[in-house]
Amino acid sequence: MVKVLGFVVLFISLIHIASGKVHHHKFVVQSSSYTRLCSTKNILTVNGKFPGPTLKAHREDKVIVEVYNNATYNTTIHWHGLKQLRNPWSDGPEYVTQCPIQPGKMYKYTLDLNTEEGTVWWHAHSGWARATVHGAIIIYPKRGSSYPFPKPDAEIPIILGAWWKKSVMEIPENANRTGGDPILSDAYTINGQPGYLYPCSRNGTFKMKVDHGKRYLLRMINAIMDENMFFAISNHKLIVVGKDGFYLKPIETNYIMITPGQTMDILLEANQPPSHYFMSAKAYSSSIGAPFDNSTTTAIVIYSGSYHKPIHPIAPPLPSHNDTQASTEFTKKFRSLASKHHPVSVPTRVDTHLLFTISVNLLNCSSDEHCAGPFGKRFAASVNNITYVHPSIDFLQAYYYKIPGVYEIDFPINPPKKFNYTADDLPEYLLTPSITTSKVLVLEYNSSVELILQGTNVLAGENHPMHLHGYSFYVVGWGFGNFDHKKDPLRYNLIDPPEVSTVGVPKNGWVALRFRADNPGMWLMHCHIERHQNWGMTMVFLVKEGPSPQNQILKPPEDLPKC
Ligand SMILES: *[C@@H]1O[C@H](CO)[C@@H](O)[C@H](O)[C@H]1NC(C)=O
Ligand SMILES: *[C@@H]1O[C@H](CO)[C@@H](O)[C@H](O)[C@H]1NC(C)=O
Ligand SMILES: *[C@@H]1O[C@H](CO)[C@@H](O)[C@H](O)[C@H]1NC(C)=O
Ligand SMILES: *[C@@H]1O[C@H](CO)[C@@H](O)[C@H](O)[C@H]1NC(C)=O
Ligand SMILES: *[C@@H]1O[C@H](CO)[C@@H](O)[C@H](O)[C@H]1NC(C)=O
Ligand SMILES: *[C@@H]1O[C@H](CO)[C@@H](O)[C@H](O)[C@H]1NC(C)=O
Ligand SMILES: *[C@@H]1O[C@H](CO)[C@@H](O)[C@H](O)[C@H]1NC(C)=O
Ligand SMILES: *[C@@H]1O[C@H](CO)[C@@H](O)[C@H](O)[C@H]1NC(C)=O
Ligand SMILES: *[C@@H]1O[C@H](CO)[C@@H](O)[C@H](O)[C@H]1NC(C)=O
Ligand SMILES: *[C@@H]1O[C@H](CO)[C@@H](O)[C@H](O)[C@H]1NC(C)=O
Ligand SMILES: [Cu+2]
Repeated sequence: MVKVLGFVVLFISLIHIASGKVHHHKFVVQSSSYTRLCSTKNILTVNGKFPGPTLKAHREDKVIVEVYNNATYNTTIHWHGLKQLRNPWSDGPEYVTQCPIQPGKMYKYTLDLNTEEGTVWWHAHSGWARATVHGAIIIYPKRGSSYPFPKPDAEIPIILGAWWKKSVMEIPENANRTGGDPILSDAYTINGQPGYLYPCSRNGTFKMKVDHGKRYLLRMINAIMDENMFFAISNHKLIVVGKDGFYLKPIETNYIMITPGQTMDILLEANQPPSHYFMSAKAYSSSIGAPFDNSTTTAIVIYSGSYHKPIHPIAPPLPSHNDTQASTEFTKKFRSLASKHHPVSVPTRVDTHLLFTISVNLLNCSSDEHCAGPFGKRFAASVNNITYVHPSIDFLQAYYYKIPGVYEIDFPINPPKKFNYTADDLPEYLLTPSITTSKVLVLEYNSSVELILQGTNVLAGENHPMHLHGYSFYVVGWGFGNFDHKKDPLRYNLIDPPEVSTVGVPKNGWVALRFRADNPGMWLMHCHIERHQNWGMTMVFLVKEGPSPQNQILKPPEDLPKC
């Protein structure tokens, strides 16, 4: 007798179970009254708070934010550092991925937390509103996994901001009218407070309470409009373990340099004799002659326990305002973790080579008009000699609905003129950029891209923090002077380059970036120094869609604002 064996067939369900939780938030953009530096004024806030609310979630969670515009200005919110895979509709920059949310209107953003882990942030992306409309986004490791460093006992957002006595919202219009520099801030702030060193501000000092022997994770964000910053805490080492939502090999340092747009995760061991210690921040201003706010903001680290309280906490030493070497010594240490759980996937073969010059420029004023910029001219700025012009309807809708005449696709992949970009004396004719129509640079879906950002000494060299929307990228190389396409690639780091979304291009230097163009949409790239962005150091990538539905742009939401 033949025994027939029965087979048990297991049907394994392949239905994807979303591991993450969905969080709902309501943001009301509104005017709120705040007192700083001896006077009270109205500023734009979210939910009445400056800085705004902190969003907290785990990796792979989803966050939905309903943004109500209850102010008298147009607004949008950008989720800085999040890729928003296939969903450029939720990226935020006005006239790039959406029309502004007009007063009285609401728009719902969906945040995709699948790839970043650490600190990113949100800020307004309309006019100068981001000066006060900003806050932290903390992305914890996904449920069931842990930090790649010793667990902190507590986590504290440290947000650097700037404060103007005058109305921030009028700054861009006034600057554009005169053609000169926008007015400087009157103070910097740490978590909204200027600290001890300004008039009437002793009361307004952020205090961080610590227990001796404990470990703290500082969630640091530079939300300042116009200045790169040095930051330190007296007597304490800082251990930088992450940047822009990606982990780094730990960097032990006495100070950091953080550009506008950057975030850093920093471990602080409270291992000093119990006392009061200052944390301080001041500008790193790399450009000779460019005006900047030269003040210093402070906060206090206060140990618990009983001890003789010092009359003046000890201030940490910080590099001087123009110390490019100190900036470089710190930033050259960034390395990806490149571990099993946090691997790098830097493209080793390049399909598309791009070289962009980034310059501050000058334009002639009309013959009867004298402008407030250098030589009586007006400021401009450019990428590959093109000064950014935004269209009257956003690029993304124009692409999606095939609306003709909104933009052209001829953004140059190389500088239109080759010159010694970083030479000491450049001829005057290089000062004038080209202002024409709105242009985009088209990238093939899933092509691997190498982008060289080349700083120039046109007008003056300066450290430009360049930020790319929709992507993170690997910084595979950097240097001073002109990029050498023969020699420099031989020194690239393809093993553990840092993965970031904002990179400071060194003064009169270059950086080499690599990324895979696998997120279709219209994505802005710009200098995160606000005045440079306003002057036109901005451009837009159009990344084409792939062949299958999984690599195409999602359908636009029904409440998408109209122009
Ligand atoms: C907007 O402001 C008005 C008047 O101040 C108030 O009545 C309304 O509730 C606010 N809307 C929201 C969504 O907060
Ligand atoms: C800035 O001023 C110029 C004229 O000087 C004008 O053409 C342009 O529209 C203004 N831009 C903005 C954003 O106001
Ligand atoms: C300090 O701040 C508090 C609360 O904001 C306020 O009531 C008080 O008047 C301030 N004191 C000084 C000296 O400014
Ligand atoms: C800061 O700049 C102002 C001019 O804006 C100048 O008067 C002052 O001396 C400077 N202070 C320092 C410490 O450099
Ligand atoms: C930095 O500024 C000081 C004056 O504050 C000046 O003496 C020095 O030459 C400057 N250094 C550089 C590298 O520009
Ligand atoms: C700008 O003005 C200068 C001086 O009047 C003139 O020589 C130059 O040709 C002008 N440049 C442009 C681009 O119009
Ligand atoms: C470019 O300018 C730099 C700085 O002035 C100079 O050292 C270098 O020799 C120049 N390079 C060329 C190829 O002229
Ligand atoms: C930039 O464009 C302007 C206007 O077309 C032109 O005069 C200038 O020579 C160009 N400069 C460079 C560096 O390409
Ligand atoms: C993108 O390119 C990489 C490298 O060639 C390949 O492994 C991957 O499958 C491609 N992805 C898509 C969606 O085509
Ligand atoms: C607000 O946005 C609308 C739609 O794009 C535009 O027509 C209007 O001019 C904007 N208002 C301001 C003050 O920029
Ligand atoms: Cu810049």
